[in-house]
Amino acid sequence: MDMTPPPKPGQPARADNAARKAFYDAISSHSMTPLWEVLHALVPPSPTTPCQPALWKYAEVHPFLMQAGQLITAEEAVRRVLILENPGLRGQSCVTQSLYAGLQVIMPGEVAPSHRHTQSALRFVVEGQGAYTAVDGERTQMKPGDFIITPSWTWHDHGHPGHVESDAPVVWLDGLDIPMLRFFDAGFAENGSAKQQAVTKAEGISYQRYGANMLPVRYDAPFGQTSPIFSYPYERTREALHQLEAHAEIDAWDGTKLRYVNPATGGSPMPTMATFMQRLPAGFEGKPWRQTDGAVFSVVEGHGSVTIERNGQSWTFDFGPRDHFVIPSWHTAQLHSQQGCVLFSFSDRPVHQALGIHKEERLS
Ligand code: 1HN
Repeated sequence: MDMTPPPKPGQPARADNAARKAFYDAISSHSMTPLWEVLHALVPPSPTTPCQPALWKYAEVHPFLMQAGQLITAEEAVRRVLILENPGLRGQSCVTQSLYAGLQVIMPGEVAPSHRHTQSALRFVVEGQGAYTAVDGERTQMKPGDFIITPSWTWHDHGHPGHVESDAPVVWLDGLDIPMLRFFDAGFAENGSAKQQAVTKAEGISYQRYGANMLPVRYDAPFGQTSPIFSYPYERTREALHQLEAHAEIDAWDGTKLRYVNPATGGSPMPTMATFMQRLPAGFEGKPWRQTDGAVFSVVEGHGSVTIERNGQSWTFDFGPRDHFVIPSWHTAQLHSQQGCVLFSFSDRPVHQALGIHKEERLS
């Protein structure tokens, strides 16, 4: 006797009788399967991501980064990185379904050798001084809070000469669109012939040329859809947010939040990833919101907490400097800060927008 309960009203059909089961088995050997068994899961009423809210406390991560520094050189590792794997996506090298994140460490005297790939990368410097990254012949110093871009298919290497007074490891957050390119099967990569690429440009030349709210008269995009500015120094970002917090209205959901732009387009600095910096004033009790783009946060200054909710489940993360956390797609989030704080974040928003599927809801 078939003991399967009948489908509830509004529930999908089930393989609740022998004839259907036999039919499914028959078509299965021809690489076919019935849509009606999976339709509800394929087009859910709202996003049902396996991505989970997650927090990495820097006090716990830092000792492991230093241990990695003892276990392997940057050169042998090529990139000495601890991947921030979402607990709901273990084994997939993902922090959300579409984004990769990792913490990279470089020791004084080390070089991470030159290579290029079609995956775009962002660096957000977490701590240390004295390292540089080089992109297509130009070097830029990496200072805490700086947001640096490695455009798709550009040669890049990192180094830490280690002759400055602050002879300490440098750590940064890497954000890449690896899962997206994997999804599209569109990734290419190549190693450089030399360990370090030749420096052919003066340091800071990109910023002079493109970062003064001006563009060359005959502008030709050096990196296609990616911003021609490859380092956005924290000094400038911090000052802008500081002045805005003091003199402009504070948003009830975001505090004071700015998005980084490609100055040539006004759009995101990279075609696949948007980046943001925000300041929450002291005593901030943010209103709840949700958005389809899952976002990764790096805490720059100050302390606060984030409450995340989805389907009756709730998470609260207390965060401080250099902690990292993830707010998955369509999870309701609220930010709080007693003393005030500064948060960097990135997401895949430009892709949602390009596809016309971006959705944000501000709740109250
Ligand atoms: C990469 O090239 C870097 O250049 C960092 O620093 C992380 C993860 C996967 C593939 C390439 C870098 C990466 C990466």
